[in-house]
Amino acid sequence: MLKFELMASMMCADYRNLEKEVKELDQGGIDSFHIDIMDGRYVPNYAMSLNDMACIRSLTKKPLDVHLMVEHPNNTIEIFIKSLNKGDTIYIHPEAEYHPSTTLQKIINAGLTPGIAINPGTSVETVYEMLRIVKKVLVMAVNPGNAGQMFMPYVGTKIEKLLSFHNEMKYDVYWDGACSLDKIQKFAPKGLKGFVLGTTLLFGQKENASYGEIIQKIRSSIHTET
Ligand code: S6P
Ligand code: MG
Repeated sequence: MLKFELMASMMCADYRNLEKEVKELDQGGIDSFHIDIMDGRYVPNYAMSLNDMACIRSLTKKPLDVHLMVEHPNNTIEIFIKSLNKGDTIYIHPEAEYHPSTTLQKIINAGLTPGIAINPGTSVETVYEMLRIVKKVLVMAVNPGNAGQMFMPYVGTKIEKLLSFHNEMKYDVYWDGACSLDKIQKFAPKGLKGFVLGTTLLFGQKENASYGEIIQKIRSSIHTET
């Protein structure tokens, strides 16, 4: 059976009912909760912040997947680390930091899982040495900052390149942005480990089915077609 992870992009959730959203996703079989933190500088948006993250952390035992879209995360990384548990992941954007490997080392020292997020316009070559120390690489299929954007088709080549040497480096590759079923059908069999689901495949489908039904449908459609 083909194994892959599904993450819920919580900036797309209904904040009038956040607790209900978290419980329903949890019981519906989501693997982890993706938390998009923005500072209005590295990206022109704010989305979620520390309190949202801590609130979701208190509502579920499943892992959190914290995606920091902030300038110089080294300055504030401790306040995120403090609210997280072992098994949680922090992704930083290498371009947002003078010394990204120092920040990644702080994440490792805290017992959390270190990751980097790679923008559509960032090449694998510029982050190559960091691939030796991270456990996860989040490939952005849209420019960072917003949900509901158009997929950038040229990221496919980068994914193939990352997958070609990820065994030697021991990291897993994840997808973030405009994730539709055809992307999972194409890339899960090639070895992509997980997919962040936002408005395209999860939250935008809510009127027709429960989260559990949507998640189940995604998993079974991949199993039958591979
Ligand atoms: C974008 C952010 C993503 C999105 C997610 C939305 O800056 O990092 O995690 O929230 O990808 O999904 P969708 O299907 O609305 O593009
Ligand atoms: Mg994200």
